[in-house]
Amino acid sequence: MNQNQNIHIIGAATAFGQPRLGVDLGPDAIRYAGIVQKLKGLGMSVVDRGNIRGDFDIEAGQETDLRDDNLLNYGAVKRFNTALAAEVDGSVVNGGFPLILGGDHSLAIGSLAGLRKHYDNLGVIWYDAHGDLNDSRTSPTGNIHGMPLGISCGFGDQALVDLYQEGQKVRPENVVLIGMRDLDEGEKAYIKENGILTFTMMDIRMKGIKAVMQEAMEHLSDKCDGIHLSLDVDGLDPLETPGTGTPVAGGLSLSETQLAMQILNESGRITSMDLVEVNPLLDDKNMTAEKAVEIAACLFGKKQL
Ligand code: 5AB
Ligand code: MN
Ligand code: MN
Ligand code: MN
Repeated sequence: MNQNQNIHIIGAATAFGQPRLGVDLGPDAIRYAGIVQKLKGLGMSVVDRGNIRGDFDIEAGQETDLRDDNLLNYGAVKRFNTALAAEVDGSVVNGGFPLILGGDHSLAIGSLAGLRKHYDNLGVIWYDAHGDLNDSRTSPTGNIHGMPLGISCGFGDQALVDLYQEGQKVRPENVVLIGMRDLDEGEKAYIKENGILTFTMMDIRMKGIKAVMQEAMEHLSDKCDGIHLSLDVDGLDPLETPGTGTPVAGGLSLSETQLAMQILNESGRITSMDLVEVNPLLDDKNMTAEKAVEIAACLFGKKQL
């Protein structure tokens, strides 16, 4: 987020982590909403590195790669994320700030794997309605977009845990969850066992988003050598971002999110971002992608009036 850094836009055009088609169009929807122009208008230099696509077969649909142990589209998710990890790794090698546009949230398996090559103590801010901390045994759905943070912490299918580089990519003590309001029982147990710093919507209502963001940064700043923001648009209220596959009522407003991004910008500590779960086929007039652009703009220095 330093002003001289090149933003590398990486389109992660995947829908493999969940059942609703159209989320693979998210990166292009965010481009049509004007992300490149907006960030350039803030004085940032921006390079669009295009899309990574999965080997998705529209006729065959999503059910071709079902494993009996509750990991849907397992092979496709693994292949896609291996390619994404290499792209993210390459972006950092070239001095970029990887801005990964999704696509469903299973893409965080690849983005965190690529980042791990460059950081020994990566911090992660997970801004989402969900914890995404399931594994095949705790998941009520088998959808891998509900598992990427758990996998990155070293919990779950071993080949996914070991993707791109062996072992855990992120330590649970370096994770902060923000916006939580839909956690499965297994996820609650994982959070408790690992002492993950968690801010539910109730916490945010009580403390205010400003204090929450400050606490999050205090928790990470000293010990982490980089901080990744993984922002799922369903962290916001569905009234703001309806174009997403797993909406949950009672979320953050756009203005709270703008303030949260402004605080992160002022910290100067964010080194990469996922902006995910935009599904233009579930949307009205590409509204969710437009909100996504506004959120990114605030992270890169746009100020509110
Ligand atoms: B998202 C659920 N916990 O595991 C599951 O949108 C929902 O990336 C996951 O946050 C939502 O399927 C995944 C019920
Ligand atoms: Mn979510
Ligand atoms: Mn998510
Ligand atoms: Mn979702």
